[in-house]
Amino acid sequence: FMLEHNLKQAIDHHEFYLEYQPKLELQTEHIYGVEALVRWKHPELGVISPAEFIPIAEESSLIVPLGKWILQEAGKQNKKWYDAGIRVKMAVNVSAKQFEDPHFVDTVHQVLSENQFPPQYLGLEITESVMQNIHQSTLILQELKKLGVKISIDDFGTGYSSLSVLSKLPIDFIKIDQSFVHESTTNPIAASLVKTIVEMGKNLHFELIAEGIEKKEQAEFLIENGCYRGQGYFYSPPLSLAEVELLLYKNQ
Ligand code: G
Ligand code: G
Ligand code: NA
Ligand code: MN
Repeated sequence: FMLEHNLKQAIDHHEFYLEYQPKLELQTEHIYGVEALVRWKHPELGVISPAEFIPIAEESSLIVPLGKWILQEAGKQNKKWYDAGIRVKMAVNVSAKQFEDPHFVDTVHQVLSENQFPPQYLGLEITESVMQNIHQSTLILQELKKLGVKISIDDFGTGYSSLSVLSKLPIDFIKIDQSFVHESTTNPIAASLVKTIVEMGKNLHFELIAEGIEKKEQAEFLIENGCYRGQGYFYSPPLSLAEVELLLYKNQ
């Protein structure tokens, strides 16, 4: 398909940009972080969703140079905010193929040394799918932890990782998948799943964050059940750089 060819040129042609979705402390609504989400502004097709091009980039291994560009861009932006006194954590999504690339840890190291900010201000969001090769993944995670970056398991609850495996991984955050959050106030099974994930997170000493909060009741349910961080359309969709900066300055 043509999209693959275009994707290759698009990095050189500066057609990618990042949007940023705020992450909040639910009780105070203070913004403590953002999740970077890539967009592709194609010269003819307009803005293409990552849901369309990330899978193509993964199949063709273009995800490696694209992912590197995303990390560098997020790192540069985070450095600017840090220097401006804005204390906000930057999270970047990392696909399984990118995570398993032998140069990945070097790339993260490079981004940290080129942009001097405390490493805990950079987070990496990986999905449970990287845990298919558990031994290798653990080694990579340990290297990343040595660098000081924070690790989140994204879309938690939709994969098949066993709890015994999870409990041994050096991870910091669990992101409760949107599908559970959306139904948490209408479907008792979803509600009970959220409660179970929160309980498990506490016992294993992982921090929790809920994604896809669209309604006030969902935020209230999460707070009542011990999840105090979140993101979602109820607070803010992913925003352009100019839009998010406006919010971050007000948030100080
Ligand atoms: O931002 P949006 O909701 O349209 O993202 C759609 C999908 O694309 C989500 O699964 C999201 O995780 C993924 N995605 C968005 N930005 C990135 C990125 O920078 N890297 C990777 N690997 N995936 C991304
Ligand atoms: O796979 P990942 O969790 O990284 O995907 C994040 C995606 O979810 C982004 O594409 C983002 O635009 C989208 N998103 C963020 N908040 C909400 C929300 O409240 N509802 C829905 N439906 N999607 C959301
Ligand atoms: Na994510
Ligand atoms: Mn997610």
